[in-house]
Amino acid sequence: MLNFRQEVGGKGLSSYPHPKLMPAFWQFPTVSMGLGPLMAIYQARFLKYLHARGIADTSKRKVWVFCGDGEMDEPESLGAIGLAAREKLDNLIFVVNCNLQRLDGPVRGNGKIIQELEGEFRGSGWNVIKLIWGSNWDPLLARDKDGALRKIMMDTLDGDYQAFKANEGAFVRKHFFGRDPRTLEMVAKMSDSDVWNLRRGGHDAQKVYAAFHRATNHTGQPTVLLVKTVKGWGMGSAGEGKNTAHQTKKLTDDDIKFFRDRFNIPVADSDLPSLPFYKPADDTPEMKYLHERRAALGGYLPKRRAKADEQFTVPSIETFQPVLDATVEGREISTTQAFVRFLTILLRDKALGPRVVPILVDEARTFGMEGLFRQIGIYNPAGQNYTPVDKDQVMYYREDKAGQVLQEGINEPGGMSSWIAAATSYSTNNRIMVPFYVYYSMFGFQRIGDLAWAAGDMQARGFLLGGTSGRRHLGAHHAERRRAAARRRPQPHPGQHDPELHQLRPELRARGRRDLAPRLEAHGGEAGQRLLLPHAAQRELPDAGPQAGDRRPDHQRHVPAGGKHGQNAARQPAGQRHDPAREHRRQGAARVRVGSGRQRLELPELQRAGARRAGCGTLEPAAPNRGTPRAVRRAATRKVRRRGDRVDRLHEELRRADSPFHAKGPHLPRARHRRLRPQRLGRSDFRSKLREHFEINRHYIVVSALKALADEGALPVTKVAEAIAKYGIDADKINPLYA
Ligand SMILES: Cc1ncc(C[n+]2csc(CCOP(=O)(O)OP(=O)(O)O)c2C)c(N)n1
Ligand SMILES: [Mg+2]
Repeated sequence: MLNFRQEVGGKGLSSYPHPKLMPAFWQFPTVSMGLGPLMAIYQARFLKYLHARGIADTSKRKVWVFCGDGEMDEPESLGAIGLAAREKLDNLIFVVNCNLQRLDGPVRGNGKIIQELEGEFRGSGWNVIKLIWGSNWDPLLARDKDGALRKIMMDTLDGDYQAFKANEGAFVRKHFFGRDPRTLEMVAKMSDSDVWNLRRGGHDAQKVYAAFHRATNHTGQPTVLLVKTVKGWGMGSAGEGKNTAHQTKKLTDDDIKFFRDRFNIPVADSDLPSLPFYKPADDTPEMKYLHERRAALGGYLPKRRAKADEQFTVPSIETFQPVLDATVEGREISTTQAFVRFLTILLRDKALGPRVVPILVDEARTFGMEGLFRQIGIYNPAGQNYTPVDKDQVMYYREDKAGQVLQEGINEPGGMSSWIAAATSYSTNNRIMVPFYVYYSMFGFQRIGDLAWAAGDMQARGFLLGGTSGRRHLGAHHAERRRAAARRRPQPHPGQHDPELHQLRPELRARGRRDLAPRLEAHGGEAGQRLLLPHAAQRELPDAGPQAGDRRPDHQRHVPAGGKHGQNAARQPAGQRHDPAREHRRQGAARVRVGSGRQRLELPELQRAGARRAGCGTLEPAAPNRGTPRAVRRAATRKVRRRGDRVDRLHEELRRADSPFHAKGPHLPRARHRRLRPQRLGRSDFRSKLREHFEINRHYIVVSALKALADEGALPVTKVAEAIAKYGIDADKINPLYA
């Protein structure tokens, strides 16, 4: 607790659930509201899928979703509840904390959020349990023979309920019970304090137990628990029921006293200013009970599994020979077709095949993947109770209880949520799954961008493919497609690949290796075009291997590893123009000299390479400025043609003054530029700590400027070293790009 939100030192307790910073603890980063409820539905559905396919016994597993009543306004929160009911996900329980408030004010001041949500869920086929009133209302309700109390309860709007809790017992007596002489009489013998203490269901332990018990044992339907609570409960006048409750950061001495009394915490007045921790003695009944419960629940903390117990052998290259060979004279196939062939071969692998999860959003025919329907079936928990219209055809639309394909319908967020469930299955289910979510590229990343972030945070491992991504294929849709690609680029997690047909194989193999030997957080690539071109035979390529990746552990060190040419960032050759005759004119990738051979570097990766290099060397004053490898820079400025689909905008970025490439851009033509360390994922801490961590405090700015001057010969390098020593900067500090 003492390290709460102080993550820079490495021992922080993070308030936001990022597995990145607490890999053995957090599993589901549901911070972006709405994604939690949505992803949970697909997690629950994926558990049923695993069970139906005999991959794991998940019959006793439950998915619990805790969300806010304000959060239910996110379209994603309610967007998939129909699917949960349709597929009878009785392993799924939503608990909606209805405190009637969100961040700025009431959720439904003029209405009743609990009634509204009840309608939504019941209408969609859910089991709804409302936990509204605490036990001390029961005697009052028992005496309410003619319904006067119930009428007031029903008529009172949420905005007023909120105000009652922000005020005192006398206020409640006057403005609530006082509306009818019969109800006023009911509470005549109760003190103001008793009236004020009439609890809401969510703060009544026995009622909570009863509601959760019922929810847990319900079968045949998903359950939602609508729990009425008070926002800021226990904070007293500091926040209880106040519109400012969410932002309250400090409690006054009186508030702390109130809190202590409210929860019966035995701390003396004199000790309160130091805010001591309180732990009951080991032999007290409450401690015994707590230990007992923890033991029954399997331990003291939730535990995230970082690695599955199982391992797979990656199929040998020869297995994929049909995809590696050149297409026969006159025969044209698209990259997407090549992918389908690749997938078909992979599916035949005895061990790995069943773990492949093709995820489609009503575009299988667009990509030529409809053969999978018959071959491995579409998962449907009800099987297929109708006779499909194309039954007499070889590739008919086959739905099956144990089907392997996840057909989500026109539903990109659902497709991505399924992908996340499968791509994190190595951790949540101890089963490695290999999901391929193939989407229509122009409806790709921009539809699921936030989910992709969540996937990255969750250390998802799998493949995303943007089908029909070629400009010449999409024609008029070209602009939209490029937007999708641009959306994808700023995200730090996904690897990006734009494979030429025959390079698809090594790319996927390299990725697959990392995924299957799950050491690293590989996350997916995007590929696939519908452009018909003849394909050349596989070129001689260096093995992709894990060593070609950009996430090697030694990159986590301050100075990037790599041979004498600084090729640490080089990736497998890739590019989208695979017509050999036109390739040199059209490729969207630059050639850079890398080690012993020539490799082509995709532009997105090229940009990252520059970003990685920029700023390195500052803490090594004697080293030459290796900001951007010369070869990379040259490639970026000269060799890149502006013809490739994905090049244009990026090229402009490369030329920008603040680009990591130090190119003199149009905005500040004469300025000399030096970039501080590039940053990737954020964290919480005091500002000064964060500035140091991200190397942007005044010391780093001075050292960086001195180094720039030293590189130009204007200063002796010893000055830089002096500054580093003077400021006590740790030259071995972890690079924030990889932290
Ligand atoms: C997509 C998204 N938008 C905004 C926020 C910022 N945010 C955090 S909590 C909150 C209010 C939540 O209200 P509610 O869901 O009712 O939960 P409560 O705190 O009342 O339990 C907001 C707007 C967020 N986390 N995610
Ligand atoms: Mg709320």
